[in-house]
Amino acid sequence: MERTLVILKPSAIAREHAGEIISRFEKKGLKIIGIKMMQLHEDILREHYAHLVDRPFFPSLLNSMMALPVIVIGIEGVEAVTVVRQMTDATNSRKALPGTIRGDFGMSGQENIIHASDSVENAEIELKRFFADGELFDYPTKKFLYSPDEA
Ligand code: IDP
Ligand code: MG
Repeated sequence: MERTLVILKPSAIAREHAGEIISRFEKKGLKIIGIKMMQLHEDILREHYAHLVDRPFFPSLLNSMMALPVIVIGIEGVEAVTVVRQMTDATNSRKALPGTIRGDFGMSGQENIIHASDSVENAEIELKRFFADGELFDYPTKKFLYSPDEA
C-alpha cells in the first residue's frame, strides 16, 4: 500500500468543492487515513514549495496558499501516488483533461484546486510535514476493492 498527501487548496475551499473532491477519492476506492483543516504559513510553504522559491510567481503562490485555510488529506491505496496524480492531472487546470479534478473544477495554473504528492518518496516527506504522529490512522479496507493478490 502507498500513502500520499492531498491538499484542498484555498481555491477549492473558496469555491466550495471540498465535499465533491473528497467524494471522488472515496468513490475511487482510495482510503482517507487522515484529514484536517489548517491555516498554512510562510515557513511550511517555503519548505513544501522549495523547488519554486526562485520562480517569479512564488510570492503570488504564497499569498494564494495562505489566503484561506486548507484541508490536508492523507490517502492510502495500491499505487495511490500515481492514481491520485492521474485524478489530479496537469498543473495548469486549462490543460487538465475533463474528468480529472483540475480539469473539472478549475481554469487557472495557480488556483488549481488541489496539491497531490508527485512521488512515493515525496509523499512520505509531505505526510510528515503536515500530519503529526497519531493523526494518520490504520483501519480495515473494504471487501471487493482489491483481489487478494493486489492488496
Ligand atoms: P503540481 O502542483 O502540478 O505538482 P508544481 O510544479 O509542483 O505543480 O507547482 C506547485 C504549484 O505552484 C502548482 O500547483 C501551482 O499552484 C503553482 N504553479 C506552478 N507553476 C506555476 C506557474 O507557472 N504560474 C503560477 N503558478 C504556478
Ligand atoms: Mg508539485
